[in-house]
Amino acid sequence: MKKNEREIKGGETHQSADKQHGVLTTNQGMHISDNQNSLKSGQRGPVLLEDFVLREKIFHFDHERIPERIVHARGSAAHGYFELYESLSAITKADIFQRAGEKTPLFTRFSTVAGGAGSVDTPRDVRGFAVKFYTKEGNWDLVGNNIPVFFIQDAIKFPDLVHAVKMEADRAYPQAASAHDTFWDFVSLMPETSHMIMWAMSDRAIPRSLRMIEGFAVHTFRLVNAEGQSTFVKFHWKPKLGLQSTVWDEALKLQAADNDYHRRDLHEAIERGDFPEWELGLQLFDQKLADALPYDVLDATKLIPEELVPIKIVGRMVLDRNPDNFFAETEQVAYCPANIVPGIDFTNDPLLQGRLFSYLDTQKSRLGTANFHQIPVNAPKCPVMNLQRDGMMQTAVIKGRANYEPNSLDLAGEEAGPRECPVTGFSSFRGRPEMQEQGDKLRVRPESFADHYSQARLFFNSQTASEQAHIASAIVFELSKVNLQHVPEKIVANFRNISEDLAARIANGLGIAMPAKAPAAKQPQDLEISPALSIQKNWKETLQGRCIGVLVSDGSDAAAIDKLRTAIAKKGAITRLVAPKLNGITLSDGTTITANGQLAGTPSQLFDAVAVILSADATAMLVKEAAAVQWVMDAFGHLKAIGYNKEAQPLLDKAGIVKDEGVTDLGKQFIAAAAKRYWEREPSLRTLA
Ligand code: HDE
Repeated sequence: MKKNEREIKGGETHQSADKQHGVLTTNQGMHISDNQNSLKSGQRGPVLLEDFVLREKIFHFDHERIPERIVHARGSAAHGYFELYESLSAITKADIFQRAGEKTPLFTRFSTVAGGAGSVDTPRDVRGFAVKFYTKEGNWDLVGNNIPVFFIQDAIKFPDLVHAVKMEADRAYPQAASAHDTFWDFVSLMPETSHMIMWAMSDRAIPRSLRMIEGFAVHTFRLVNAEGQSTFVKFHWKPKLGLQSTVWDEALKLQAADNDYHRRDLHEAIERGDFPEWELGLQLFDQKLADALPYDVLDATKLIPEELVPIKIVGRMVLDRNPDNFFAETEQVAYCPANIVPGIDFTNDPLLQGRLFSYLDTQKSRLGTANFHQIPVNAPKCPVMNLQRDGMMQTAVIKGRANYEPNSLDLAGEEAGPRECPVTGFSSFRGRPEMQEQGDKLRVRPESFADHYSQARLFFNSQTASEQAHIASAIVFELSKVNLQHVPEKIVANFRNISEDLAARIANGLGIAMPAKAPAAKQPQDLEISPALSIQKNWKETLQGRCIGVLVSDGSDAAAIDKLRTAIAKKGAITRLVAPKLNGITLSDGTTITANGQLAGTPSQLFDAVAVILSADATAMLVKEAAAVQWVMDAFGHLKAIGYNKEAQPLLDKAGIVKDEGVTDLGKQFIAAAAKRYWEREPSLRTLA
C-alpha cells in the first residue's frame, strides 16, 4: 500500500490526506473523513437523511448548470493580450489606444450560433468572436462575428430570426443546422437576409480552425478624440495564419470524426505555445464618405469594401493562456456591446441599439444576479466604485453608511465615497447640429435601408468560380432538406435579383422550374468587385499552424518518417502519425514507436494534408482495410495534398486516386504542395451546382 493509502472495509484501498494533499473539506470547511461511502444504518441498511456531507455534495452537483446562452451556446475561449502598434490619440481618447507598445489583457470567446452547448463544433454556421478588453478605464467588449454583416436590420426581428433557425418548436430538431423548413421560410419572406445568406452559404461558415477566421464588429461605431470630434469606424480582426475553410463533405465528416474539433485545436495550439494571433484593423471614415455611399452605414446588412476604405492595422491580439476552468471562465463570461469606454461610442444602427439592451438583460437570466460583474472573468481590472449595494451573491463587503449620493457623511477620510467626474467620465457624442436626428416617433424602416440585393450580388460576384459553386451547392443542399414546397421557389424567385446565374443553378440543382423574378423593394445595382471578400483569392500558402497526418505501419521507412517530420516542423506545422495499431509499431530500422492516433478513429479529415509511408507488406494488408482506403480517398476528395512512397502506390490505386499537382512523392515537392488545396480537382470528383 502506498504511504497515503488506507484500507477500508470491503478490501478496497483509498487515498488519505498526507503532507502533499491536505484534507478534503465540505463547503463549510469541515474535514471529511470518508469521501467514498454515504452514511448508512448498518452495512447494508438505508442511507440516513442526516448525512449532511452527502446532501451538500449532491445539492451542489444538482445545481452545477446554468441556463445556456439562447444563442452562441457552444463556445471556447482563451486569455491573451492586445498590443497597440501606434498611438491613435488624434482620433480617439480611449486609453487603450494611446501608447504604442502597451499591452491590455483580454479574454476572447468564439462560438457557434444555432446549436446548444452540447452540439458539434463544425456545423455550417456563423462563428461568434467576442473580445473583452480589461482596459484601465473599464471593460470594453467588442462582441462580433466572423461575418461582417447580419441577417436583419432591426433588433425587433432578432427573436424571429433565432426562433426560425434553432431547432423547430414542436420536434426539437434539427440541432445546429439551418437546413430546415422554418429557417428558409423566414429567409424567403425577409429579403434583407440575402447578403448574409451568401456569406452563411459560403465557405466562411465552415472554417478549418478558429485560429483561421476573421472577426468583425459588424456595426459602424464612432471613435471620439479629446476635442470631441468623431470618426466613424468599423472594427476588423485579421488572422495571422490567414483564412482557411473546409469543404462541405469534410465538414460533415468532421462532425463524426471529432465533435470538439475547433475547441481541441484552439486548446492544443495554446498548450504547445503556438499562440493564435490576429491584427486589429480599423476602417475609418467621415460623414462625407458615409453620405456618398449608395447604402446606409447604419444598416448592419451592408459592409464597406476594403478596396474603398482601406483597413488600417493598429495592433495585435495574442491568445496565450487557456482558461483554468471552463465553467468559471468560458461559461460565466458575460459580454455586452454596451460595455464601452470614453473615446468609443455607438451609432444609431437600430440593430446595435437593440443589442445594447439585450445582453445586460440576458446575463441576469443566465447568471442569476445583478452582481455577475463580480465573477473574476467579468470583473474589471481597474477600480470599481459606486453606491450600488446588496443584490444576490454580493461578494464585496463595502463599508460605511452612505449608499446614496449626494451625501454629507463620506466627505473625508478612508471611507470618502466616489463622485462623478465630467472630465474623465464617459459622455456621449453629441453630434453636430446637421447630424442630430430629430422627428416624429415612427415605426419605419428608412428608405436608405431598402436595397437588399446589391451587396449580396457584390459578394457572389467577388468569389472565384469554385467558391461560387460552393455557395450554389450549399443552397441546394439546404433547400433539399426543406419540405415546404413553396419555399425553395420563393427563394429562387428572390435570388434572381442577386444573380440570374445563381438562381438558375439552384433551380437546376433542385430540379424545379425557374419561377418568375420576385419584385425588389429597390432595384439592385452592380458594385465594384471586392477581391478581399474571397478566401481563395487571398489563400495564404503556408504550413504555419497546420497539421499533417502520416499513415505508417510495421516496416515503414524510419528515415523517411524522420526526414518528413523535420521538414514539416521547420515550416511551423505539426505531424501526427496514424497507424492501424496505436502501440508497438516496429519501423524499418527496428525501432518501436507509438502512433498519435489509431487509423479507425483518426480519419484524414483531421489533417490539412496527408502523407503515406508504408512498406510493401503493410500496403498489401491495408488495401483490404476500408479505413485505410477511405483515409486517402477522403484526403483526395477534400482537395488536400497527398505525399507517398512508391510502395504505397497500390493503396492510392485502390482509392481511385489520379495523380495531379497535389499528389506527389515525399520530399520538398510535398512540403510545398501541402500548403495548398486543389480546387481545380473538385469538378472531376463531385457534381457542384
Ligand atoms: Fe448577439 N446575443 N444579438 N449578436 N451575440 C448574444 O448574449 C442579440 C448580434 C454575439 O461569447 C446573447 O450573453 C440581439 C450581432 C456574440 O458570450 C444575447 C441581436 C452580433 C455572442 C444576444 C444580436 C452578435 C452573442 C446571448 C440583434 C455580431 C456570444 C447570450 C439585435 C456583431 C457572446 C449572451 C459570448 C450573444 C442578443 C445580434 C454577436 C441574447 C438582440 C449582429 C459573439 O444577448
